[in-house]
Amino acid sequence: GADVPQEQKAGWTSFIKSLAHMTGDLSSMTAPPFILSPVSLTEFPAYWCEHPELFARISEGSSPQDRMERVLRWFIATLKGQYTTRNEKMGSEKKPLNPVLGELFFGVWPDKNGRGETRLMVEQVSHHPPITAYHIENQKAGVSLQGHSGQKTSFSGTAIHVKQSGHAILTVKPKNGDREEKYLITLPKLRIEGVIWGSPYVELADSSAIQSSTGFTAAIDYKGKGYFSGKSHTFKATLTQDGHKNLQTYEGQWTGVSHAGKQVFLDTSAPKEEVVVKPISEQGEWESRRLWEKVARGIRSGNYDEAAKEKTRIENEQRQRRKDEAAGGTSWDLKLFEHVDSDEEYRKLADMLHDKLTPPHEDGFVFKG
Ligand code: 0T9
Repeated sequence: GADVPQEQKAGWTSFIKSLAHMTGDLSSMTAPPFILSPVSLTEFPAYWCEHPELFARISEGSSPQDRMERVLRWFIATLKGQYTTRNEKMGSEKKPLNPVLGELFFGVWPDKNGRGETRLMVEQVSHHPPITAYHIENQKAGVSLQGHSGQKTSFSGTAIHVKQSGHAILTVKPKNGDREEKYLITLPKLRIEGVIWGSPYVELADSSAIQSSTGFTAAIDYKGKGYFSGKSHTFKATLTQDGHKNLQTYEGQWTGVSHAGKQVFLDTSAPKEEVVVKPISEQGEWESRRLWEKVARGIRSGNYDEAAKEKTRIENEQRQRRKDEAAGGTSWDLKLFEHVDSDEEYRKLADMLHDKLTPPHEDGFVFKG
């Protein structure tokens, strides 16, 4: 690998070999220091709202179709942050910190121009397999997002294939007095390319969908280099109503500009707003940046021994907790969410989709407020 530091080449080769034996969960595998990120996966749900303006303005749409288009525009605008931020900040995709059960992350996007404050609440609701639940809400705008996220990974020899599990449901209270609307958002598949070279990056693959309770469906296809065009990171979305009649097609690059016909639909080069988080000194002990503080510091400063020592301490402490719970016949209580075996909203909206979803049922995490 051309981008692997000389002294970590052997470690990288053996990490790649171990990928072949992976059983679906890459998060718990040990990787060489150069590929480690000091950021936990519990911070990732913030990517959903780095364009708080687009999020808030959904409820200002004048009709169900107008609001559906706003949802689609906001969704496409989130992709660049979700899937390229680590490359932009750290030079390549990196391996995030694997959250502990009960880990929390809170943040806000302050009110600006009367759009209202947007609040983010995240909890790691499962460690094995890793599942992160999140709730994002702008009360003034009447827009909220509720979701959870997990991953199943496999290795093809050149790329890591990631199937995302979970879904998100957006709730909108229209400003024009129309009835409350729900939008089911499914998640695309990922391919992590450039692994052999030690400079991984994400390409999106296959398709995802947005299904509204008002009968609109957006089907979004993702392609890399050489499919729709010679460009990477491209998508094509079609908007339909009640399963017939193509109302509009949107296409472009989710890292750049996209069009609806000749008109520019979205330009993702617009600056994004990062979530505002309390200083670590004011955080509780389960809050992500405080919990991982020493590990993150070790990774950032190149003191990998400190990082490894602290990581082991956290993992041992977790193991002991699980043992104590098993011995005492108790289990960990979630703080912000309640697990349900079948998410009713998911079931109803998934059932409206023309291309039926597998699975037809999914777990849900209900925000306790
Ligand atoms: C939900 C997102 C998700 C999380 C990340 C696959 C991945 C962990 C999950 C799916 C967010 O909404 C969007 C973006 C990026 C996804 C990560 C990319 C990635 O590589 C990691 C996996 C677990 C690795 O760390 C692989 C190691 C790799 C960097 C070196 C080979």
